[in-house]
Amino acid sequence: MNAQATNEAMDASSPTTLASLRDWVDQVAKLTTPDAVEWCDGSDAENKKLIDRMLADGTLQTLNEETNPNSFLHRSDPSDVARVEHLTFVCTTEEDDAGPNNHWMSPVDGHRKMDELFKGCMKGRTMYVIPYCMGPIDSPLSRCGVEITDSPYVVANMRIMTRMGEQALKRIEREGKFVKGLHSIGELDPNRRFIMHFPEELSIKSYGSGYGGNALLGKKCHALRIASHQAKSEGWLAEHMLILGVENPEGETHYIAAAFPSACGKTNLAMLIPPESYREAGWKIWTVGDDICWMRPGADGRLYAINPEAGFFGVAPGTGSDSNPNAVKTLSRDAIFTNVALTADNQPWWEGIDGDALPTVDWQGRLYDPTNGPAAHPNSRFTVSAKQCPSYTDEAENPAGVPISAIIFGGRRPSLVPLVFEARDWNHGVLVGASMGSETTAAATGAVGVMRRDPMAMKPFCGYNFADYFGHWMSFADDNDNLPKIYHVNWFRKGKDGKYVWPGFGENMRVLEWIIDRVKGEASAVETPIGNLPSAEDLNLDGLALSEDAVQTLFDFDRTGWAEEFKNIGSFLDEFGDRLTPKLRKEHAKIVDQLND
Ligand code: OXD
Ligand code: MN
Repeated sequence: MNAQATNEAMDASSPTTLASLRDWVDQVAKLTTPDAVEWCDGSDAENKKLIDRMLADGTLQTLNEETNPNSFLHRSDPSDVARVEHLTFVCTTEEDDAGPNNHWMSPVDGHRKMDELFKGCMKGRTMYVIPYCMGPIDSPLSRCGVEITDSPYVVANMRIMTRMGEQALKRIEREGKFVKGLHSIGELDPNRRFIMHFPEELSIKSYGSGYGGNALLGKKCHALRIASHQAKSEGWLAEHMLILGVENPEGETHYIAAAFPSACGKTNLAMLIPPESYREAGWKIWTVGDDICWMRPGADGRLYAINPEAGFFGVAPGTGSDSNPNAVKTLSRDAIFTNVALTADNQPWWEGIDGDALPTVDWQGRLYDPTNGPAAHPNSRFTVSAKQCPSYTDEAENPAGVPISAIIFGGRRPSLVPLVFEARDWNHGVLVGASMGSETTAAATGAVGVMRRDPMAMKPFCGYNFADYFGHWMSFADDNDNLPKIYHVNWFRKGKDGKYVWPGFGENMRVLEWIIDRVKGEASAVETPIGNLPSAEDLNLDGLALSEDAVQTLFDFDRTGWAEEFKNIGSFLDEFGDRLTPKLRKEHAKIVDQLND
């Protein structure tokens, strides 16, 4: 069908009354010249039709129907398995608005570059129009978008990850405002791959990748990069954080938001099952979200948070009954697996999965041969509805959001950083978040295990200059003393033997208990220059059999090491020059002074 015919066909089938949406879809169809345009309504029938299409053309494969009902395997192009930070741009009019934390291109150049790629790219393909809502459909904290894509795999994933279809379209028509996301898998050529953001126009253009973080535009592109920019001007926060509820034996639930870099265990923490002694005493963990948190102050000054997503796009390797039993149950049906391996009887397989079965086919579809590396790609993923998670709480659907009692920052720090410490106040907490460091993981292309600064776990996701972002965070304390307390944790501390010292997973409950008790003013800590540190006696370590050495490592404050760390943090802050809020510098200087006392 030529462009003219495409547009006529589309106009006839366009289900929207919103002229700006119709016009944009029309323009995109003219540029990309698809054979057909389909508006997605999010129905089961539509999903079935798309799944059948993908099974027919090999985009998806069925899995063992007995062990994994209604679940599918997708193998991506082997060069397209992770986010591509070096090809991700923020296009603001002023370069400085994007900041040293982003790759920048002018909006004019960004559009020109992308439109050149998009020209005619959907010829022979169907163009899907996906109206979606990030967050509960009736929440004032939610925001809507429309993604146009030529990938049915993206449609199927967006259906799980967002509130997609008819309801979202109605809200968009009511509000008249939406984020425009244009995506094509293009030729899946790494040399013709760009993820471009235009925060001032609330728009996204992504070309050449089908990978989740690059292609499901509601997730990182909208809910973090565009939303963080929007949140700054509207007085809220869009963060790379899980949200969980800790219910104590008295039946009181405290909600915690926690930022960790990609592939550092957010999904595991969000779905934590407390150790037996805690369960017996009546402790429970409720899951609200595992990756993204939007929060804003309520009338009482507390921060209220929603999870803008409706599903989990989690890292498969390392997920098993020992690390995350709730995830294992969540994955028992209706899931899409990407780049995992297969067993002889067609079950999905990854390193760390339960059971004795062995992989026979690797993530690239080759007969499994250990000399080729891991059977499942280290960044292989599952996509699954949050509603299937046994610990998912109805509060996640509460339009008002949940009140946050504590914010946790954490990274992979093999040395120096103790198990947990508490910021003295909000502004100190902002410095703790801003100076976060972590070793890189397989969630993005590039070297793994390299220590880098990843403020608030937002290095790959903040849609504007970090200097302004830190200032925005600090502005919340201006006339509000009802904000959450802020903590830093480190589950990844290693001993002299190179092994992890802290058992992690369900045992992290012990740290959460101390945090909640601190929030309530019921637990002790020792003041140090870096913040308030528990001693080993302040945490419940019963039954853990930690050696003296381990305890020393986890709770120690190494003044010399921290003095060196604060020099590095100072150099990092220098990168932001005069634009950095002096309040952050002051916090830094105060601690440097104390460390040198
Ligand atoms: C993710 C990521 O997929 O952070 O959540 O990369
Ligand atoms: Mn993430």
